Amino acid sequence: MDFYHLPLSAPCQSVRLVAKALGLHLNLKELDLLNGEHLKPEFLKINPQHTIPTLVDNDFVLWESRAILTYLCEKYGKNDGLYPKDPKKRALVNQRLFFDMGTLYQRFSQAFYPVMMEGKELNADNVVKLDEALEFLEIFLDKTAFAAGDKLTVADMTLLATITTIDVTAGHDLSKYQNIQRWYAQLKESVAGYEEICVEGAKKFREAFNPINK
Ligand SMILES: N[C@@H](CCC(=O)N[C@@H](CS)C(=O)NCC(=O)O)C(=O)O
Repeated sequence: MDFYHLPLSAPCQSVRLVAKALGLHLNLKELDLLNGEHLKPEFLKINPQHTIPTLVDNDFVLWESRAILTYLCEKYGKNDGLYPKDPKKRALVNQRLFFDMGTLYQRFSQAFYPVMMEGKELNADNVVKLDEALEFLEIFLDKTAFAAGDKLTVADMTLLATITTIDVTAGHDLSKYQNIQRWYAQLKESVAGYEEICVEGAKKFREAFNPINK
């Protein structure tokens, strides 16, 4: 499978974590977004929305990281561990996936992209909104070891990439979130490829954009 990606992108990292967990080989094709490679006709033919990550599995093309995660599990998973089949369990995983996309990562980008990419001041209201989202995750992790229950799922993988970006790229203080700290420490230790994929990627993101580090 061809996988169009950029190492610094959290959505791309989550797909690589899940592929690794499933024992799948991805043929990595790096796209230089800063030089507009994603806007070239060759790539637009593959993905008219010109976003990465984009997966090409023979004649099937898919983008949106969380759609890719669930596709890989359903098509190639040897069991339903990372994406349970039980409707209620699956619904909870989906809720966390959508929370990651629509709330947590969205609020991170709203708070930090203007600072990182445009050199603007951090907006205090946006930081409050990000902290509110982190507090929601803290509550999710109050009763269960993982984001969507007692087992590791794709929801943890995508949230792990997001939290690493918030921590390593933005340097946002996570110390007051005890449940997140516990979960984060456990996943850092146990998720295969974490350091190479997420930490190295998040550092690249920091180096590429963060004006504070320039
Ligand atoms: N929700 C999407 C976000 C994808 C996304 O916005 N990717 C960025 C890089 S992290 C991108 O491709 N930007 C270029 C563009 O939108 O033209 C996902 O999770 O896959």
